[in-house]
Amino acid sequence: MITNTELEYKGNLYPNSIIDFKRDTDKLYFTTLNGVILEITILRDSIFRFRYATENIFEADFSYAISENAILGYNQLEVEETATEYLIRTAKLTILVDKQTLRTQVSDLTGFIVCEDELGFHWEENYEYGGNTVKMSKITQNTESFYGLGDKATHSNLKGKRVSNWVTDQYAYGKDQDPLYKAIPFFIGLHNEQAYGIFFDNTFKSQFDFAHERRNVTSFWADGGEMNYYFFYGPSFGQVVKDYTNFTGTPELPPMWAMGYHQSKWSYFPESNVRELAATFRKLRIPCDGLYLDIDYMDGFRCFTWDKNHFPNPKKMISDLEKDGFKTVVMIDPGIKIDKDYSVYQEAIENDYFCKRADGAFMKGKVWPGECYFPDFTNPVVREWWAELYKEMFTDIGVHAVWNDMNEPAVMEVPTKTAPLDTRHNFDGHPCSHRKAHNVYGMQMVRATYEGIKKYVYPKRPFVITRAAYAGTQRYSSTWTGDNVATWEHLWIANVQVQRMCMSGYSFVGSDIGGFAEQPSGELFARWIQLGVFHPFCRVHSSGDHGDQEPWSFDDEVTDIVRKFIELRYQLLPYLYTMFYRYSKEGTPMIKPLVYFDQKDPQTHFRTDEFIFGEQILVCPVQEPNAQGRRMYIPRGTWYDYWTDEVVPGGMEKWIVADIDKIPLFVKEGAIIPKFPVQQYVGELEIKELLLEVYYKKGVENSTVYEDAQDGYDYKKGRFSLRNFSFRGKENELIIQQFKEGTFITSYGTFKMNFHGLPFKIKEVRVDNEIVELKDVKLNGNNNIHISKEFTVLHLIG
Ligand code: NBV
Repeated sequence: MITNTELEYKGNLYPNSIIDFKRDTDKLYFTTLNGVILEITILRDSIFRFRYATENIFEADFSYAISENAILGYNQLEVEETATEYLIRTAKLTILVDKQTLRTQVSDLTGFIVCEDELGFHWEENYEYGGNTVKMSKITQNTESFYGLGDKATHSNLKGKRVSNWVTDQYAYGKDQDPLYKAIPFFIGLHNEQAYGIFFDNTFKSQFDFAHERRNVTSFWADGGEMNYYFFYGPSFGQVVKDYTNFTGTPELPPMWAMGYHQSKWSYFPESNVRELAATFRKLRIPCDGLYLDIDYMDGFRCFTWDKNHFPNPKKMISDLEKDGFKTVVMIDPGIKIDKDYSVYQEAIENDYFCKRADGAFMKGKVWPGECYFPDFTNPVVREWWAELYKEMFTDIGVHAVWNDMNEPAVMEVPTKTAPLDTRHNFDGHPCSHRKAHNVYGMQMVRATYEGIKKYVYPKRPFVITRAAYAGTQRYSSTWTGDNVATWEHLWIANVQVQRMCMSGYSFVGSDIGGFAEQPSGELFARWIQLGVFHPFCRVHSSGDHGDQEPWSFDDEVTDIVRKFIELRYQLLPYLYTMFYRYSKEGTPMIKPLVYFDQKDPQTHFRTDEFIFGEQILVCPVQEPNAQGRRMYIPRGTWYDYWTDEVVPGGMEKWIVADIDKIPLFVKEGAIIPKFPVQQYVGELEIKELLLEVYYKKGVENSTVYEDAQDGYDYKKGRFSLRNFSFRGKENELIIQQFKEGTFITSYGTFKMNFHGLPFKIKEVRVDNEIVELKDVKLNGNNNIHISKEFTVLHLIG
């Protein structure tokens, strides 16, 4: 073995031998002769935190990412010392710490090595800024694959790639361009059917190299701060993602309308234009819930003001739109115009809320309003002030939601596109420079926005959107993938980015459907809508300077296709809402790449296009022009083609027909998919009956449907309805059992069931063990029946 002293080249420093070991409840401290301390915290039997200090001193322990609701607790913790190592044993794993090098190794109970240090922790001192560049290297297994890391616009499997985390306004970014708008330093490693995850909770600019520089080595490092990472052991991919998400937090349920279809453009103005837009949606009967006002609604781009020429009476406009079922979402940017007559500027100056440079001057940057100063959102006092600024907007004018843009922060006409690195920040009482605060600036801005809106829309639920994000931002806000382009390649990118974000704990995400920059063809727009309705956040947005991007901006055929798919989204609202409920409650990502779905099938490790929407629907967008279908991989299991009901066995590639009005779509056998009738907006109709699409399987499968008041907080007091359906299919019979949780009474008491693929003709129907006349369940030849009461057991006999 090479010793660390031999490795001390190129300015890198390494820990040497351990001279002291201490245990403090769940924390273990290993100190080396040259003053390195490794602190290992046992968070759960399968979740550990590794943290390294140099010069015997740790920094103050503080994180913006980690949620206070993370579940902690382990069953077993034993430490054994041998001549060469320390062995830390929990109920699930063993951590080995080498006495000579401080290198670690994590193995499971069978002795199988899940993850091990190569050089392990090492560092380089930084003369210019002080502190260290902190580094970690791990051994990469031959068959290892890597996933995660937020919004990277590159192949979903990161093996062989190097990526960096530095929140960046990247207008019209391209495939493989990096970094983009998000910094989520979390990855999932998968080898030998076992998955683990590493979250490097360090807000400085960080880099990850997945066997790119050296074939069998994965390393990550940051420009400052501590080597501080969390280790999550699966062994299932899903467990890793759920645990990471539990540690960095999940959002509360948004109002259901936030899951409807949204229409945006830069910009809809004046008021007459917005009203016409709304009227056209209703006239053409294309469902829509959200309309967006981009920067031009403001007076000279001053945040929290209105351009009175274009919007003489915003309150009246918003309330009229609301009567017609539309919610109005307005943009707020971080840059505050330097204008002594502008109240927001005045208040910030008086109270010293703006960021300053190292020598005390204000941090000045040019954005839309011209020269601006920027509030220091890492200061809790500033966040409180910012939250209050939303009061009038919500309680008086009646705005429904806000999107925060440019919060990287983006600065124009400077090569770095952002604040100078010497800008000072409060960092919640841990003063620092922009080098450390940059990646969380946008997160703290949207956090303040969220707090304000939450307070002022009460008793309703807040809905917020952000462009910039660091790990954990999902607790506060939904997000979009920034300024993409209307090209086929970007359709591919949007698909990969949304899946990747979902793997990175951030499910409430979507792309600018149709592309932000440039103009899509009708065909591209239609294909993008077909994908977009299966993304958790579904919004068309465009820069507006290349022509229109409303559903009717192309030809009638496109309008009809767009309507058909938006209608499908509205029908699937109870399914989508249930997905969100599971995300919020368990951290289950709303969308799953195939590797998440079946990690044991190596075919899934390099697939990018196919994904699972929720638990039981398989989607694969058509991403090329003039296509009448596409080849795709159908994962293992048995699936029903959504459009034809054809039963398709999985575990193979297949050509799937999908003309311009279809997207390859499959339902897992045994699934029970709930549907609402088409509504023009969420809450338009009182739901009189729940439609259940039942896909027969010889065997068992579970499905759930979550419902509540669709807004407000009553669900937290138990007023929700969670229907758990267990499906059991035999050759000549079928049993559906329903267990209901929660005290919410749904507006309907009847169910309509459509049976797909039923292999027998229904001869007898029993509801809760009583035989029901076939005419009473309105059985018709198509195998659909109506059940006119809440049931516990439905039994069909052929
Ligand atoms: O506010 C204008 C745009 C907005 O429409 C877009 O969604 C953001 O990502 N904004 C960027 C600033 C200008 C971009 C060129």
